[in-house]
Amino acid sequence: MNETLTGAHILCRALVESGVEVIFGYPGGAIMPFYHALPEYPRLRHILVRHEQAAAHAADGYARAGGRVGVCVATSGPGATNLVTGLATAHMDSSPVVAITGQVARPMIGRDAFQETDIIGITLPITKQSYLVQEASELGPIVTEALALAQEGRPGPVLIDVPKDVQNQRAEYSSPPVSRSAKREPGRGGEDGVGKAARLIAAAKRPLLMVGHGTILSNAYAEVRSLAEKTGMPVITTLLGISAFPDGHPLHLGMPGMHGEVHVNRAIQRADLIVGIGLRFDDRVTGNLAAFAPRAQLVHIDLDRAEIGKNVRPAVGIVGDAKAVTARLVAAVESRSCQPWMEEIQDNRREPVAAFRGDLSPEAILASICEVTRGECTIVTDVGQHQMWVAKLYPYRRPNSHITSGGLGTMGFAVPAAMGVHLARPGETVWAISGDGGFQMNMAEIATMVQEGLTVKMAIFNNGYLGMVRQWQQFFHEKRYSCTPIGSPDYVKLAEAYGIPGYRVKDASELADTVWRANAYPGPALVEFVIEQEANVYPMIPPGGSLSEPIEAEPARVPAD
Ligand SMILES: Cc1ncc(C[n+]2csc(CCOP(=O)(O)OP(=O)(O)O)c2C)c(N)n1
Repeated sequence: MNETLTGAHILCRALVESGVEVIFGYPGGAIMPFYHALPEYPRLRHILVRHEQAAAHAADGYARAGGRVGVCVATSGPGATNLVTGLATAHMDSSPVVAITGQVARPMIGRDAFQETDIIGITLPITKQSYLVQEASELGPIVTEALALAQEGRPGPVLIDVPKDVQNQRAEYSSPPVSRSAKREPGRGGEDGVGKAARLIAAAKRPLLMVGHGTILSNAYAEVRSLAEKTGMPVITTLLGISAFPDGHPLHLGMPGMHGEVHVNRAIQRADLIVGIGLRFDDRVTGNLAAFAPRAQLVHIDLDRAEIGKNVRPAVGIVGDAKAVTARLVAAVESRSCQPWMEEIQDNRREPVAAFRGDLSPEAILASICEVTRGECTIVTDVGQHQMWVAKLYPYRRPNSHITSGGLGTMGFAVPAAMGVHLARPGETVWAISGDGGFQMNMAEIATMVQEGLTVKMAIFNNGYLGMVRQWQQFFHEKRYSCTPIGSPDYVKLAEAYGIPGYRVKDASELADTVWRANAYPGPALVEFVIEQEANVYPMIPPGGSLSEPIEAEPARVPAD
């Protein structure tokens, strides 16, 4: 039955009836009718963040961890523009987020009204779709469509801009049809492509399987594992593909690219076939494209047709959902083994050179977190050196247990995104791992955690520098550490100020006990790890360099007698 409601109520009703349970937001003038209606919809849990950027990251984290759309809300003007970094982050990493923004009233649009900004224009390149709602009667269908669009095909952000007078306008509302679900499209991709790919796999002597975020987005874990095990192909996981394949599996090689292990990049350079599933071969993975995988033919499977041939030209391109196409490929391939090739790769594997002088190494810290949580937690990282250490050193066992801003590389992502992860996976442990720079970008969200009762464990790798930039300055800018030394507040006192436990670890002897205490505390807790200041992430391919030319750590010198 149709009812007459205000646009604000229609917005709330449509969200509730579409199954949305959590929204992250911040009120303001142009979105006030919505906030006025909100208390009448207790099924919508609103999380009041301390900055709209955090609302977008939290919605993104919620979406990535929960496999459903994350929703964020902001007012017009500065509220809306504060969402932009979060939307760009979600766009680059294919995360389904719907942003709802207030807009000035329709008669004021285009007059530089107070807090007016063209948020649709601003976000055009970083959204899949956007709506400037002209009539309250359109709101219900728009909300349903936006939620479906964010998730359909290749996921990404969608924006709904709602003028204030439209929120106050009355219109008829009818519940959305139940059938309009945001189901993934069934896998497409010609049988020809799959058959040809299977023949290439059968003929290859040095094949590699490279898996990216698309395999996580389509839940293709079992299919990828079957493909690897049936063919014996060694598996490489990109930064966003980490945890798509178990780290401890004998076929798992590690991460490729700029900070990939030497044996992984060398395998790529020697491979005669690369089967890439759900990845986009970005520059951090390929290095200098002209020198990338010079001996390899390529099979590229991706849901987004635009990705096929964008960066690398495949011999076979298959447009389709990773899960469905991989399942067909598993059925089409012959069982085989790649033992000699695997041995050749393993011969290049070396023990990691101890790049840390102190014993409070990132490796020790991560081992401690893994041990205390029995490897069952979700790790959310920020951007910088710590992000690379976590990617390379943390032993991921559970699917989709590693969440990071890969494409945009957004510092400040970890803490708010971890709040979203916590809400999507209540009862599970989530650790947000940041550097001292990135942590200071969004540390105000501790207040959100406390007010909303969100249990996030925060680890800060404090090296006193914007570490990754300092490393580039050391390697490529004559060690001129321009504007990279960065001070910090007393994090233990900061935690105290927010009423949560805070710990400082300076020595490995304090590790196990402190991590255990922070993890066991029933609420948010913070641990600062004071690590070596000038430790580097090795190996490293210089930007634009070939995967064949890594900078490696110098072996520790043996002291002369
Ligand atoms: C919002 C944003 N600003 C700047 C950068 C550039 N950047 C990349 S890594 C990095 C340093 C990060 O330092 P920190 O958070 O202390 O982490 P560390 O590298 O020391 O682990 C910077 C400034 C970025 N990625 N994101």
